Amino acid sequence: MKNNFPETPEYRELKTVMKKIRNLTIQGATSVAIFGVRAFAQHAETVPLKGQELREHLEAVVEHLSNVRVTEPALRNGLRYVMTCIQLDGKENAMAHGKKYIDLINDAKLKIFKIGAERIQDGSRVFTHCHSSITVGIFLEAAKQGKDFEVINTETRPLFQGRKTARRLLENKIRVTHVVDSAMRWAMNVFNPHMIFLGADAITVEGVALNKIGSRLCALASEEEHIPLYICTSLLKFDQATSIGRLSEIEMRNPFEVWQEDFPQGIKVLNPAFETIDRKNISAYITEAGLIPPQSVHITFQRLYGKKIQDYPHF
Ligand code: RUB
Repeated sequence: MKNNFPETPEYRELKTVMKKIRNLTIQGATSVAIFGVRAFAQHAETVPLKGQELREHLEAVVEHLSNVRVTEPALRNGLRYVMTCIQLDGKENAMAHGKKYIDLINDAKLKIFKIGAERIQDGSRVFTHCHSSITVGIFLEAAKQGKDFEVINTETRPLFQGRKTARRLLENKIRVTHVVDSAMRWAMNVFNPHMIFLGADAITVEGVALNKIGSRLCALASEEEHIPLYICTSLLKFDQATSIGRLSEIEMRNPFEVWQEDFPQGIKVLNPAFETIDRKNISAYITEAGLIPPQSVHITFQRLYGKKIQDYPHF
């Protein structure tokens, strides 16, 4: 979706952030939500519009921002949160309201790091896929606690986010073995990890997780190899639209990420960014509310955030 926002200062940050989210300079659901909400709140506070005109304009911006990466409900929940606050309190404090949502994310992250690190023991081998700031945060916390463990990770084609994970672990002196995506079952069989930690982009009302393409293969291999799989995520990624019957959308990215040079005419290349992980393959979600089974995600989201964040207030 193209934006035709003007080149005036109050649009500058918003446009820069949208571009960085689109091209993955800002990557991972948590960062997308933090940067997106911050830019939106700053834009709302500074744009010189009022009343009905302001509301319609901000709704259009929410729509644009939400569509830059469609599988990111933590961003949508944050935009809705700020919009509701603006409706109640005016736009003058939009940035403060944006900060409150970002604080919710950051508080959740710290809790998840601690809870997740409890699962890791000396001698643990943990398998992961892609780059999730939450999963990496758990590993760093476990290392900070002096635990001696190792991680097996995938490179994550086509954009190699797994290299980011491997580098971060290495910088923090955590042992890491890096394999190509198609070796994930082989690596599980050979290294026999004690557990698999994956991040999430979205969680549905059924307790299904959506994460980087390859995650479902990872889950299927975990079933074959009898390895427990945990989804490490804040409940702020709960996709409220799934409660009213909508399906979580899966982002389809540019085929040129898969095949850049000598791209032959006539070939159809598809590049889905995410896929679902069936709840039967999820041992538990590691969340700010503790370890919870997939069936309890919806109710726990409602308990923690339901009053504050309503994606569909008029439904
Ligand atoms: C990243 C990805 C991550 C989740 C969770 O995909 O799938 O596992 O976003 O990340 P992409 P976090 O690189 O396409 O954004 O734990 O940081 O929220």
